[in-house]
Formats: sequence, C-alpha cells, structure tokens
Amino acid sequence: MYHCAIIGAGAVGGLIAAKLSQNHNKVCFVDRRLSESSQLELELEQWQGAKLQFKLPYLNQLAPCRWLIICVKAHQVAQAIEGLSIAADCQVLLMVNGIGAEQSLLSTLKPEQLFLASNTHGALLIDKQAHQLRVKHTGLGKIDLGGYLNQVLEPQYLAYLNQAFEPVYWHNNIYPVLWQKLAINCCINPLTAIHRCRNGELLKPQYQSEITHLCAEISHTAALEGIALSEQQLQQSVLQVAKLTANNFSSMQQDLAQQRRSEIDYINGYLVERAKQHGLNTPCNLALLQRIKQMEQDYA
Ligand code: KPL
Repeated sequence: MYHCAIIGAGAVGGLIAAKLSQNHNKVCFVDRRLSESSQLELELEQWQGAKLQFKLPYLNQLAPCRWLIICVKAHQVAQAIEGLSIAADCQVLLMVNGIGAEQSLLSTLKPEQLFLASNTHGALLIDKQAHQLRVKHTGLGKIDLGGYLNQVLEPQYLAYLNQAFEPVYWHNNIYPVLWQKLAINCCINPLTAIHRCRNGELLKPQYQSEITHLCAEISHTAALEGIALSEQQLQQSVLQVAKLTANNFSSMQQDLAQQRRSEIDYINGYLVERAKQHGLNTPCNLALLQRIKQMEQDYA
C-alpha cells in the first residue's frame, strides 16, 4: 500500500513527492495517459538545502494508497481521474488554484473522502522530460486543509503530510481559507497576466484602487456565501503575498505568456458566477475575466 499517490508530475507534485519520500513515505505518481508504467527520476533543489534525488514508480493505473493527492491545473481535474477506480478507503486531497474543480470529483467519490487544500509553498518547474522531473522549492509556505464536508475530525494518516511539510494546518471549516486564497488569485493572477509583470509590480500605487475594488466585490460575495472576510483583510493578504512573491511570475502570467489555457474560470470566473447566484454584480472581476478570455482567444 502506498502512503501517497500523486496525480500531476509538475512543480507542486514534484515538491510534495520529494518531501514525502525524504520522510520515508512510499510515494508514486499516476498518469492515465502513460502507455505503460515506468519510473520517474525526481530531483528537488531544496529551500536553502542540498539536492534530493529519488526514483519513483510512475504508474498508468492507480495502486492502493491512503492518500491520492491531485495537483494539476483546475480545468484538468476531471480528465486526470477519468477511468481511475478510487477505493472507498482512499482519501483524496485536491490541491489546485481557485474553487469549483472539486465538483467534478463528486460523481466518482463519496463527499467524505474528499479534502481540499490551499498551498502557499513556492515551487518552480526546472525541467520536465518523459521520465525525469526537476523542481525547485523557491519559497517556504504552508499547507492548509480541511474536509469538503466541513468535517470536525482530522482524518487518520494526516501525520504523513505533517511530518514532511510542517506546517500543515487542519481546519474544521476550510472555506474561509479557500476564499482568502481565491481573493489573492483574483487580484494577482489576472493583473500580472494583463500587465505582463512580476507579482511585486502590483505593490505600485497605480494598482491600488483596482485591488481595493476587487477585494470589496470578493468580500461582499463571500458574505453572501456565509463567509466573513473584510475588504481590508483581503487587500492586506493580497499585498502581503505580492510582497513575499515579488520576484515570481504568477501561474496565470506564465500560462498566458506560453499561450496555455489559464485557470480564470475557477478564479474570477467562479467569483462572478457565485455573485450572480446571489443577484450581485461584480464589474471589476467581470472585466478581468473578460480580458483574460479575450487574450486566450487571441492566441496565434
Ligand atoms: O498562487 C499563485 C499563483 O501564481 O497561482 C500566487 C500566490 C499568486 C503566487 O504567484
């Protein structure tokens, strides 16, 4: 039995696999698209530390595991688990940007099997070949997680993650944390993609009024969803993350620069949709959603 199977051999998946393996957990990667199972050579350049190297199973079918961790792009979640038979005692941890992708898992899983996480560790993909993955841990962050059903009890086996990734914080209600991260992504991701800049640029005075309006819309929508997050609190988190990740390009900036599909539908798109359900207009978030959609349509 594997402790963890990981879907998504990218920067975050590589970081998680390496840290868990370093703590002597049995880890494998799963990718249904592989024609046959093989091995993946994984190298992690640690945060201010030596390099770690592992050879991990790279399977085209899911093997028995306690945790299945999904860290792909939000719009790839449904496809990533298609055709996998996930055992009833396997706990699934979804670690993606935005909110809404979890809905596509509920036709396959019992809701009590599903856990949602927010990750703020910085991870950079250095190189990805068919059987090789090199990643770098670029910033120490934290992992927050909780049950899809707001369960009060910490799941069994959380210790695996905790030892490898201190700090891992358990929340009886994970949704306020997810909405706070949503606010960060609603502001930083589209603005850096549109202005083709690093996260730190958004600390400049010319962006402050737009960030204030975006946060006000998010705070009002969150309140209608029963989540109390003040505009000031959200704005402060956005600016704090922009400062901490000042030299990074956001994931959406990178997606658009490389003409890939972005996660906008699960970020500003999710916000606009939830607000609409409550009869609320969110013009600032809608404008960013439309601008990013337009930029995607203009790809060569
Ligand atoms: O989550 C991020 C992303 O780029 O998707 C932030 C926190 C904005 C860091 O770049």
